[in-house]
Amino acid sequence: KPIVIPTHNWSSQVVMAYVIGGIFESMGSNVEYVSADTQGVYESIRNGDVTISHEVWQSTFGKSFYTAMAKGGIIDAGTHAALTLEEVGVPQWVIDQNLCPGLPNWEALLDCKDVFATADSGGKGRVLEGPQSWHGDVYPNRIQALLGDDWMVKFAGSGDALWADHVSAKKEGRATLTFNWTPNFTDAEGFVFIEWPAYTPGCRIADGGDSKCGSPKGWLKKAANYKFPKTHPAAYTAFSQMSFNAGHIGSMAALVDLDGMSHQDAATSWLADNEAVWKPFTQAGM
Ligand code: TMO
Repeated sequence: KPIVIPTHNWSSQVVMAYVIGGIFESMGSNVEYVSADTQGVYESIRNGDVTISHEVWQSTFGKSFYTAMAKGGIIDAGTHAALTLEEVGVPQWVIDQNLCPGLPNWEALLDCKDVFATADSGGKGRVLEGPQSWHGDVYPNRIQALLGDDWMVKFAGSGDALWADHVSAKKEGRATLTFNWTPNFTDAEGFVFIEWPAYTPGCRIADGGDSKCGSPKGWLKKAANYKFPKTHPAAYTAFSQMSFNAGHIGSMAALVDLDGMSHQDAATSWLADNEAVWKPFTQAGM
């Protein structure tokens, strides 16, 4: 029976899917890839349609993961070395050129709506958010709560639209405020996250709060269907050992987003260049 690995819509996740699939295949397992909804996948793992999730980002997916766990059928398969942040911010050059004095403190934005206005923002300051399927209303709620009616949130159709905006903004010398995350390929050139009031559990409107808070500095976990250790013990043991750091994850994304490789080719190349990283994961218990 194949191990079913989900693919989503950001680069490191897709490359890592093929990296982990390649590791499982090197151990003799069969692998199948399915394109899966980023929030719904935890229910699919719980009921066994999907075997694993290898990038459970705390800020975006922590709630769906633990909701599925409380229903039974999904297990915590360990935590990557990388710490994560999913947050809106500006490319480093927006800070260097001092386009909005006082950044990255969020209160600086109160005086910068015109700096971040775009042709499609109706005179308001614009936050370019990722696809709505990632975070629902988290950012519209926060922007409304802290910045009010002078600001709006536009959802991008894809992650790629965020990177395209960074490129065109730089060319035009225009400031831009977008969702991004770390680890990512943008770590190399520099990206500065806005410092909002600190995250506390329950601070979001969906969790009973007022949404006057930023994102948590979070973990990156792995999840699995509860039968995986029994159906594929060697592969599960390796999966439980897998831990990627910020450099590993940033380089997986960069092979696609900077070097223009396909996700599969990026994974093949990454596996070839990083045997010393991943071989030991397959050798626990030997
Ligand atoms: C889940 N993501 C890394 C796109 O924020």
